[in-house]
Order: sequence, then C-alpha cells, then structure tokens
Amino acid sequence: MLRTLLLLGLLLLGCNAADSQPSVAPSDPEATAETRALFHNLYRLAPRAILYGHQDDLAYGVSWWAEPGRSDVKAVTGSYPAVYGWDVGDLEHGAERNLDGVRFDDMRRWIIEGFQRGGIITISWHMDNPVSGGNAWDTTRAVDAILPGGPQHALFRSWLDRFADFVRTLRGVPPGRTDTVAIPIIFRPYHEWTGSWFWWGRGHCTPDEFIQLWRFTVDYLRREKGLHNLLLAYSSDRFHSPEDYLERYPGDDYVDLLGFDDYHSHKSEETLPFLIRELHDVVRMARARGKLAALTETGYEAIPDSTWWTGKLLRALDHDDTTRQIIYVLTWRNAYNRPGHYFAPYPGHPSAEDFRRFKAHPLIYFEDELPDLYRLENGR
Ligand code: BMA
Repeated sequence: MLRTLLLLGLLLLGCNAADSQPSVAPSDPEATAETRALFHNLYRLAPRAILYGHQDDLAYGVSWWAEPGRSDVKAVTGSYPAVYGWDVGDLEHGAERNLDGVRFDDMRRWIIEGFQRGGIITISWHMDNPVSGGNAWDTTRAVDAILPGGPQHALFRSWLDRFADFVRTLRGVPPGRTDTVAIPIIFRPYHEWTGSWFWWGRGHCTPDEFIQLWRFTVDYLRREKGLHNLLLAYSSDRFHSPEDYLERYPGDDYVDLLGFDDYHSHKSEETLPFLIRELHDVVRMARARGKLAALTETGYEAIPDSTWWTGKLLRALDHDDTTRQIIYVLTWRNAYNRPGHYFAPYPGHPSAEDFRRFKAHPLIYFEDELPDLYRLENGR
C-alpha cells in the first residue's frame, strides 16, 4: 500500500514537472500537417543548425533580373539558400508587381520552386499606409483607424483578403511526395516595430493598439479566411532587454517564432556583445515558450569587410550553446537597380571566399544540407 502511494506520488510529481514545460506546437491548433511538421522539425533542429536565408534570392541579383534558376548565393557557394524571404508590399492594391518590381506571378512560381526543393518560405509585408495612401514609411497615424470600428477597417479587411487570395495559390509538392499541399509560410507582419520608421512602429501606436492589430490580423486570416499554413513571426528591430522586446507581444496563441532585425551590431568588435545579448535574450524567451528563435533580417550593406561572414556574423551565432539555438539568419536583398544595395556576395566579390567558409561551417545549413522538413516523425 505504502509502495503504491509512493509510486502514485512520484507519478504526480512527474506530471507536475511535465506541466511546467512549455507546450511545443504551432500556435494554430488547426495548422496543416506540413506546417506542424515544419514547426516541430525546426524546433528539433534548432540546437545544431542555423539555416541561411536570403531575401528575393531567385528574383534578381547584382546586375541581373529574373533569370531562370539564377541566384547570387548559388553562384558563389553552389547551393541555394535554405530560407527564401519575399515581401508582398503593394499586394494590398491588387498590383501586378511588389514594391521592388517583382511580379507576383513570378514570386508565386519562385516560392513553389523553393518549397519543392525543400526550402523554407518567409513573407514580410511593407504595407502602404492605409490612412494617407503613402508607403510603409509614411508614419501618418493609422493603426487605430484600421482596428474594428475604425474608419479604415473595411479597407484593411480588403487588404487582408488580397493577401489570403495570394497565399491560397501557394501550393506545391513537398520533396519525395506526389500530392500537392498548401505551402507552409513563416509570415512576419509589422516587423521592426521597436523602431518608428514604419506606420505600425513604436512611436505611432500604443502597445495595446499594436497587440489588437496583430490579433485581429491572425484571427481574421485563420477564422474568416481559413488559412492554416501560417507560422507567425514576431519580429522587432534592435531591442534592449526582454521587457523591451515583450512590450507588444501578442501572446503565445498568436506567435510561433521570436525574431529580431539588426543591421548594426554585427559591424564591429565594440558592438558585437550587443548582438550576442540580443541572441541570448531571444533564444531564452523563445525556448521558455516552446517557440522558435531567429535573426529575421541582418546584413552589412555591400559587405565592405571581406571576412565579415566568419569574423563577425558567425562569431556571434556560434558564440555559445544559447546563440547556436537560433534557427535561421536571413540577409536582405541584392538589389538589381540600386548600386551598392546588396547583402550577399556575388561571384568575384571580396567576401565571396569567406562566404564559402561560412557555408562550410557545420552549424550553417544551406538548402543542399537540409533534412526533409515537411514530413512528420511519429505522426506528431
Ligand atoms: C528596404 C530596402 C528597400 C526595399 C524594402 C522592401 O530595406 O531594400 O529598397 O524597397 O526593403 O524590400
């Protein structure tokens, strides 16, 4: 009897200990099988891999535009990036091209191509200002106006409708399969909110308004539009502490990945500790909540330091067991018609050799090293 009671006690204790662990699952209880697989596989991979991503990789590069199969990253390293970043700015107007001139029909094709090779797709949205009609950098106050009850709410819904229509067309065949599925998307709206350069930025709405905006967006896309292939990335710019970062956190039911953008702290010895501290904070906050963590945007414009990839970026990412848990790092676009505005090397660039060393590091994964991320193990 005593032994039974003791056993029972131990079992209960065990349950309590298990309860204190965060639940590890996509925030959408109805997430599709491939979306769940992507989330769990990335979570498991996080301690040993950092996936490299590049914005607009397949669309254009330094001195070329829309050439089938071409990629600056592949030209330098032999592999496509593991993560493909795209931006749907101007989709809200039903435009043919996004704010950087990429045709949405082409973007869809490239998204499908990347997914079918086993890559990961992330989408951001430099959405125009819904009140003034200016661009994303027009900081006319707008968030309160698009919330339910606000004068621009109907317009805002119509923008989300257009987004949902586009996402619904993103379907492809996962590697090693023959059936077509909805492509899982890491959706990263309202990014860099710790800055005040976008209309959704910190200086232009209250924390409560931002949280309402986020929750409305996610609820609308899931419940009204029936999208269940989205993993949500909450992504700040530089931040100073966990409290600072969590000021506008919309809650665990609305977020799958905790990320931040930082284009500055990686440049010098003096500022590298700031980046390492951000990586520590974001990984700890993510793991405590059963979420993923990522450096969602970074890069050194024109890469003037020829050993930046291993000498600075990798040094921060590979600093310790905590920094290594970042799941991906994405560098921004290699603009076609804006000289010097590029963030990955092209053949012959002074940092090309170091970029290949970066890729060769066991922690860093490009597309050619990816395991199958879209298949569930143990049916989870
Ligand atoms: C910015 C710059 C802009 C671009 C925008 C959206 O950082 O690259 O030229 O329009 O991102 O891609």
